[in-house]
Amino acid sequence: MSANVTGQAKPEILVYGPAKPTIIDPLRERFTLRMVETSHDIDRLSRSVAEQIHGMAVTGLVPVESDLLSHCPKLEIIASFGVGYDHVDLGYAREHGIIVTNTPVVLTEETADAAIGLLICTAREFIKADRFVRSGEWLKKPYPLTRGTLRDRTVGIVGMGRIGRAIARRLEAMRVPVVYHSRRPVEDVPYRYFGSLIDMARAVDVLIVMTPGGLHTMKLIDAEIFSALGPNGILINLSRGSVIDEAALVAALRNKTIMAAGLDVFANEPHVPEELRAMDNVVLLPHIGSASVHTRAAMDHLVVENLRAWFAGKPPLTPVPETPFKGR
Ligand code: 8YV
Repeated sequence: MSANVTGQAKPEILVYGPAKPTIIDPLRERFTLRMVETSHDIDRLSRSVAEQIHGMAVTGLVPVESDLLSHCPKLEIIASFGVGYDHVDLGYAREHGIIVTNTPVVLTEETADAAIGLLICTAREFIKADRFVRSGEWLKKPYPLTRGTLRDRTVGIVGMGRIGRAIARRLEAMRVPVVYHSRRPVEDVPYRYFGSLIDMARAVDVLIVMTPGGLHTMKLIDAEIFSALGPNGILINLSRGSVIDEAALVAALRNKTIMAAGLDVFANEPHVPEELRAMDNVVLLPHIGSASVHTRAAMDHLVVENLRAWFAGKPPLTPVPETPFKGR
């Protein structure tokens, strides 16, 4: 640790990812900061500096892999931005007693709003209709009636965590029936549970995917699920691109195995397959589920507060369940 003007030790924090003043400025008051934006910059950190790192602020979806973590033998805590943390090597963290925190709760309502917005835009073709007005087409003819509607549809939510529930609440208010699939039934939700994803896909005509990324859910939504969803089917994904077999999705949309898709996340962001970009029955967003100034500020604040709490000798505020934290 380095000393500040009053001679007190200031813990050293590695700020890894996009340089955000909303994270850096408040951290600077209490910590000595080392900054790297991408994993390639890590090699530029001298060994002696890396060895003094006690905490890490991960400011975006950058890979936090064992290679990087092994540079920092004194690391105690990784405070990661975002509710998803599949970009963090949890196995390494657990093995080395490193706490991992994320930023849940503060983005729940924003992300649920985005899911509903994306669903409506996809079903009712609002983006395509906007292009119709801008291009002057409306002067020639009215916009055709949409085949897609939320009426007479049942939505199957994949993943009934906080965001899944917030989406379900909104759909209830819209009088759209909801069912769900998750690894286990969730207590105190009134919606029908499907233990089998494929059975649920057969029973519904919309899937909203809101389950964590990572190995457990890799390509969970594949060609079989698309066939089960059927020709009126709409897929909405705001979780992680890895949860969808993207090649199977392209084929399902091309062959009309399903009707449409609304996607906020992709397998290899920011690269979106050319086939998807060329399709009319797809709405594409640049991973903006939580991306308002309001909500991103709350997420950034939580990254900072987790580090402040930890280095003040308190428990972390939002440790992930896999974290080795056993109480302080
Ligand atoms: C962020 C997210 O957009 O919280 C998450 O898991 O995917 C989003 O809220 C993401 O972390 C991008 O930086």
